[in-house]
Amino acid sequence: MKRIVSGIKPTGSLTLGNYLGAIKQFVKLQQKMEDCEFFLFVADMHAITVRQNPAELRKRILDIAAMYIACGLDKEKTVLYLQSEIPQNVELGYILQSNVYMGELERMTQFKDKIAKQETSITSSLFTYPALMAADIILYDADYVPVGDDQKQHLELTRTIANRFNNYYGDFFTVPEPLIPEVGARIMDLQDPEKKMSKSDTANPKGFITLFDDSATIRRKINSAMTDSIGVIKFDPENQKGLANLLTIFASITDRDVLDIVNEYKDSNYKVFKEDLGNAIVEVLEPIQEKHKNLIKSQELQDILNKGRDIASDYAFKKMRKCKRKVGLGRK
Ligand code: AQP
Repeated sequence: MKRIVSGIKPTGSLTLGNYLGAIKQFVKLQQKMEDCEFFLFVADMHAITVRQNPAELRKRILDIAAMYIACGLDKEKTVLYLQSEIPQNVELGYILQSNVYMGELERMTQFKDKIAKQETSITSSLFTYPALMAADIILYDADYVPVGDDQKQHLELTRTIANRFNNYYGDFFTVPEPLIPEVGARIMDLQDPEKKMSKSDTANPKGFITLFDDSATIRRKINSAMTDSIGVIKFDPENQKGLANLLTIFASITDRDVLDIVNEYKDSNYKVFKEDLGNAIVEVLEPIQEKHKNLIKSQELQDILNKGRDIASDYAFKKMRKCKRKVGLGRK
């Protein structure tokens, strides 16, 4: 049976970008690739590569776990766990640090972007992050990893590390393939369509929609989203970046073709288009929020996480024991 593995780090409230680029894709894949096993985790160890408030972090960890299920992942078919509850992730992460070069890590654009933004207090774990991410994936012999466009480079490095390990120590890890959605792979900030909508980038709250925003807030944010003075509804990511982003969101949230939407609104105006888009988002998010509310404090969520931890742990323990033997660590 093929295995799909992916995760999200609890560095902020989940955004519409995380939903359209990741979670919604997970749900679709689970429905489409019925013969695949789905390992899904909350990447809490990755979150502490930048300073987190412990109480907020713990709350967000459960928020993400509950959101996965509220968004439609099948709890019976998903092995759902917290990254920090499986110590072998970090153990393998360390071994993989010894199989990746400084130059490769320095080339990661996410690292370069974060450095550009943060300037000071850059932790060493932020730098070595891709080694731990590679471990999260290859420890479970993932065949496929669904990610948005922004994570493509990290996944390429994961493949490089896995191949390097296999070449030196003999075939051991499955080399994963990326699964990148055609629509919704990169949702941009509503106020600055040059930059990606990110959950940790909270400088301008009008720039992002979180999955917890109430309906009025969602509509308001869409109404004030940056467009242009051209005033014509067409898909032109070069000259109408803001509008192109809104069209992408519309297409992705309603599972429609961008051109089909352009056709419907070509004689309309931005105001009407934005109103309809706001309604479409609310229609999808309201029931998700309701399910999330019921799950978050439930024993059911704890049971799902306990079961997921046990299954993932079992696999990780066995794989890691063999891995250490391959590398020559320990006594036998
Ligand atoms: N704007 C986006 N459009 C489409 N997909 C997106 N993803 C993130 N932002 C967008 C996808 O969501 C998953 C989240 O993975 P992550 O939390 O491990 O890291 P990230 O990509 O760094 O996400 P954020 O929201 O930008 O977090 P911060 O602000 O902490 O860096 C991935 O599958 C990603 O592709």
